[in-house]
Amino acid sequence: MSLIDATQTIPLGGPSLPQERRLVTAIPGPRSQELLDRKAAAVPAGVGHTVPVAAVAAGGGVVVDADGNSLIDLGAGIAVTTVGNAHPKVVAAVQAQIAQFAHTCFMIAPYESYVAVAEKLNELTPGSFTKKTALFNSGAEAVENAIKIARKHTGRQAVVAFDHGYHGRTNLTMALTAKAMPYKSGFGPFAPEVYRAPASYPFRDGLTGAEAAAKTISMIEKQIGADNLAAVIIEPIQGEGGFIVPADGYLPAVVEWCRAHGVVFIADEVQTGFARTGAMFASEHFGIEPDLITTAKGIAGGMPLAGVTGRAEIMDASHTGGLGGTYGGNPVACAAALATIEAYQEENLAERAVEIGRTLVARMQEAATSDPRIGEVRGLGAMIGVEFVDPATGAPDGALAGAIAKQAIAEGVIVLTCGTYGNVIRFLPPLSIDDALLHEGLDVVLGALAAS
Ligand code: PLZ
Repeated sequence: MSLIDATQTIPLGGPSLPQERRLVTAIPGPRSQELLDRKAAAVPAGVGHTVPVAAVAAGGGVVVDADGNSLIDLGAGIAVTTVGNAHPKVVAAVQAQIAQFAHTCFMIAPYESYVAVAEKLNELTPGSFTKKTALFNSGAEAVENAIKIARKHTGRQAVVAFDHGYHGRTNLTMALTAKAMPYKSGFGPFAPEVYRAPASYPFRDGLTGAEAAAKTISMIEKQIGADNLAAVIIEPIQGEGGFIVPADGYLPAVVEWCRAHGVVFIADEVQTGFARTGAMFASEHFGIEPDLITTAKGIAGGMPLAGVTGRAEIMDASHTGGLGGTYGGNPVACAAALATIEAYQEENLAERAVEIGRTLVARMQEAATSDPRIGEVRGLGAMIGVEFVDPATGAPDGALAGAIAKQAIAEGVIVLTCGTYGNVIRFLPPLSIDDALLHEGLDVVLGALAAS
């Protein structure tokens, strides 16, 4: 049984979809509701959803549902379709590769596209040293492997992750992730030798970068000891934790301490990577050269692919056969990645991210001048968060952020929340969104704020 009947034409995705917000039914409409009913019966409750629609096509800055509604996309599937959904170059590359071969397993019979993606990542990631790259399927898998590599290289076991950090949902990455609900609660025991340190959260801790780094380093030295520490892993801008931009000087100070003590510094750029922040990688904004960088999400235009890239001597620590997996660096995903990376460069998408960010910040800061519930507008490029607070106490207002997102979605704008306290609205639009659609989406979000 299909949701689409014979009288309906299914639009093709990509930039040629009409770039408009169009509501022809309530959200969810009847066809979407039918899918959600089937989902409830067939898929476990643990797998939630934010937007109650049955998606049938997407591209540019819209997602179209089975009822013919066209929603403005300010989330890009959590920072994945950064080049735009169904990007023509990506579609062509995927179609050509799947017709050639879908899989040989890179560990069995290697192929060029994997090597070419590795070469690209070695070239594009920050760090003026010789690099190597291994490919995997998801962000969490990349993080797991970065930790494996760091432990093998150092011969040490302890790993430091941070307050408000997010690194995935597998056992080791749950241990690295800070927030219990919904990510960890009831799913323990968690992997050992993972320690949590305070990071930098200028809006809430009021510390300079140097002060916050001193706190981090003191905790590590007192509670773990540098000699036991394999790696420190941090998101240059914490994503799920609330789009937290560390204070100036914080990351360089932590990197410097790691260098001095032989600790591997891992930047988790799964969410910040690939033009999202206005640079190819967010580490560039902070002037740091991580030893290892994990990537996923925006790497392949929506195809599942992830990477660990870093110093050749660290990456080479593992014995042959120690790293891999059946699907890691799948040829179709690699073909998509090569096309996606070309699109970032040819379309100057890092510059486009800066422009989009200017609009987002200007509109939100203007609203903040008359609405004290906006505690802070922050972020870099097209990765902008708005933290909502109780104006009287400064306490996080998660209910307000949730109400705004819910109302915006009902009016046909996909907007996501984040934050340890759930009180941050985050904007992660595809960089293919046009200005008119972006402004219309923000009109709806600000209207929802005013009405809440
Ligand atoms: N590291 C920094 O942001 C994924 C997941 C949301 P996977 N973030 C969105 C959710 O509810 O599952 C993420 C990330 C950072 C690692 C990951 C994990 O990437 O591809 O989801 O495994």
